[in-house]
Amino acid sequence: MHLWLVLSGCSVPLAPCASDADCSSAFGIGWTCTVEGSCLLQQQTMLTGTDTGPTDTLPTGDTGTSKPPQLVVVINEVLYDPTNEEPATGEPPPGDANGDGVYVHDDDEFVELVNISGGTVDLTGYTLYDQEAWDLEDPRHVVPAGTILPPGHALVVFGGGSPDQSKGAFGGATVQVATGGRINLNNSNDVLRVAHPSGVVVATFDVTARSNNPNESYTRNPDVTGPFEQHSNQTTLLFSPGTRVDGTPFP
Ligand SMILES: [Ca+2]
Ligand SMILES: [Ca+2]
Ligand SMILES: [Ca+2]
Ligand SMILES: [Ca+2]
Repeated sequence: MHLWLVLSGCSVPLAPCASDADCSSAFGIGWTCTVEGSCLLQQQTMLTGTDTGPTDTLPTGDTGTSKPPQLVVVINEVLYDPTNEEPATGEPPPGDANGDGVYVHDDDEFVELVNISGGTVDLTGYTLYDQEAWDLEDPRHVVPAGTILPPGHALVVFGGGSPDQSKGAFGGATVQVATGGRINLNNSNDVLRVAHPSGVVVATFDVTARSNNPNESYTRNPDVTGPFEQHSNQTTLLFSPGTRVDGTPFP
């Protein structure tokens, strides 16, 4: 069983919208567009029920009273399709997002989360799922104990490999490698979910609508508040794990 939640009063005034679809595509399930034109995560209490699958349809009913977790992170960037393009002589592979010198499709995939809570958050026990992992109820990544994110800072989870996890690498972001060995984001028809330790899904990224073999990441632009677009729309970079789309550090 998966837990579902829609939170009360979580609005994103910097995310203008014209329709509910604008909000659901930007922030995932449960988000709707208010009459004022900003995205709002709909009020309810915790819902329990069986996952209804990749359509992300929210179950009906109101069977729980647990205190909802705060919405503390957004998915800011997803690289599900690092390019396998051959490098120029003496250059690293263009798809080497984790910077370990080699291109390995599963290893160089990554997810970038940004703390939008306005305060320091402890992400211990948060989980990441691709669709297959969600169906199996077995996360691809469990955020390790002690993962403390200052306000506005980023957490980057690579699929694998040997990214530099020392302080200051990747713009000073917190860098981790998927505890399950890979994130396994299919290049089409996959859904990434981020869940609170309680099991409540707090953010989703639907690959399905963006299954165009981009050979680069999708990032919010502007960072954090904008809609997703292909990374190179505004820059020559194919991805920016741990930094803003222009390569500058968070926050
Ligand atoms: Ca992939
Ligand atoms: Ca690599
Ligand atoms: Ca998958
Ligand atoms: Ca980035």
